This record gives sequence, C-alpha cells and structure tokens, in this order.
Amino acid sequence: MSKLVLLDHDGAIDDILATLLLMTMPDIEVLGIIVTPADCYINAALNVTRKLLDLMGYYHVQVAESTVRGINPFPALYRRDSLIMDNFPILNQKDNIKTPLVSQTGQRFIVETLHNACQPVTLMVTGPLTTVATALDIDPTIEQKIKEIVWMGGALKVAGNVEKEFAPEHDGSAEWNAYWDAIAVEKVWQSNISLIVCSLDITNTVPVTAEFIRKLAKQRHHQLSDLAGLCYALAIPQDYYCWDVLATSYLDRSDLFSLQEWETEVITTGSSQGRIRVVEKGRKIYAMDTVNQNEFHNYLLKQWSKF
Ligand SMILES: [Ca+2]
Repeated sequence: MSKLVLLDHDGAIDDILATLLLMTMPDIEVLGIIVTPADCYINAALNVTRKLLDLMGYYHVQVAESTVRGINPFPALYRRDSLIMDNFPILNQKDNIKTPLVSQTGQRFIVETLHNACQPVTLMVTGPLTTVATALDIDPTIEQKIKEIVWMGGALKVAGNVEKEFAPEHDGSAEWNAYWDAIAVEKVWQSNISLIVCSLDITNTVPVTAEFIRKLAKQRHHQLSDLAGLCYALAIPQDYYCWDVLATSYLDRSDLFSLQEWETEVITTGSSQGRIRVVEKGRKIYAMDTVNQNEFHNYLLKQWSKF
C-alpha cells in the first residue's frame, strides 16, 4: 500500500522544488497540497503550485489555501520570488489552470482529509507549523490520524537564520519557519505526534552550488530539470540551501540519512523566540543528523529527469 502524504508548504523557491520532488516519488499517494501564506505572496504561490501540477499532469491533486497568520512576517525580498516563479514561461504555456483549488481553507482541508483517510497520514511540512496547529485546534482528534510530521525547521546546535537586518530585536538563534510563529511550534510540541525534524544543523551541509546547477543544465531537455535549474539560478544570489528539498527527500530515501533523538523545548517569547533548544527531559524529537551529499544530489538529478 502507498504511503499517504499531505504536503503543507509556504510557497518559496525551495517549497516549489520540494513539490516537484514529491510528485516524482514512487509508492507515495499525495492526498493534497496546502499552501501556508508565509514565505510567499499567497495567490502567486497557489498559482505556481497548481501550474506545476498541470505541467506534470497531476490534475487530480487538490490544492488548498491556508488562511492562518504568523507573528513575524517573512521579508518581502524573500516573498517576491513567488511572483517571479508565477511568470516563468515554462509554467505559462496554457491559458487556464486545470488543477482545482478547493473551496475550504487549508486548515479545514487538513481536518477533512485526515478524517477521510483509510490509514494514518504523514504530514510533510516545509513552512511554519501554524496551519497544522490550527487544524489541531479545530479538531484535536485528528492527532490519531497523523502518522508523523516531517518538518523542515529549527536550529538545534547551530545558529539560526533570522538575521538582524530583518529582525533587529532577535538574537539570531531561531530558524525562520519557527520564528514566523513559535506559538504554533509549541502547540505541535505539546502533542504526542512523532516528529522528524530537518533542522539547519543538517541543511547547512547541502548548499546550492553553481556546480549542481551546471549538472541540472546538462539534463535540461527534461522539463523538471530545466525548471529546477531556473529556480536554483534565482536563488543563487542569496545564501541558499536545499532546505525543503532535503527534508522532503527523506520520505523516499530515508536510507541516505542518519537520525538522532533529542529532548527539546520551544522558546515562544522574547529575543530568542522561535529557538528550539536541547534540554534534559524536554520533548522528544528525531532530527535528521547526517546525509550523504553526493548521493542526495544524484537522487535529485535522477528524479528530475523523469519528466
Ligand atoms: Ca518553505
């Protein structure tokens, strides 16, 4: 039986690439995609997601718009990438979008989809945890239908990526997805759901390099490689890593990773808000600890040559 997955992403370059990767995976049934309005402008991010599904011929996958709000907004400089992607020629070959946008909110869509699922579902979250936390607020019984949450977020033993330039009162110890809404992280931490976290500790080991983009360029006759190369080229002026893409690859290739168990707590207020700290007797989580970078890159090249 296929592994059931709900993807909740927040519309940045990396989220779109994670979607691109997830849709190529064998033995996985994607029950829907929720877009959380965090590292994006929401209409553009919804369009990009649906156009991408159109490009791959996955018109049956439902897309839902989360209407949650975060506490600390992402910088406009990051969010505007969603507007650029929405205008990529490769995503605008047709006049109309075929993949449906469901009428209910993303948070309600999670509740309904989990209730209707025939077995527990993996939640793949590549943005803030706010939509998941809100779904748990709407109906706490959905917890039983969540097999695990695989989340890109947090910084355990390394510095965060919330920079002074964008958050003058922060001490730099938090990762952006956690900083956007630390209270939502705490809400999920209070549940009994199994958590597998892809934190900056491991994503720091997979920077986006010009060399990798050249490898994608060599196979650009495959549409997905061309699109991925375009996305990464857009990212290269920033200090960019395979954050969401690494996290998502775990669903198909957990064999490339080692995991480590930690006991942790979430700081929700003050200058360290969004920090996830390792403490004795804290909430148990599994963090992806190491990955074989070469094999990870080869895996991406292989998956993105499928279309
Ligand atoms: Ca993201």
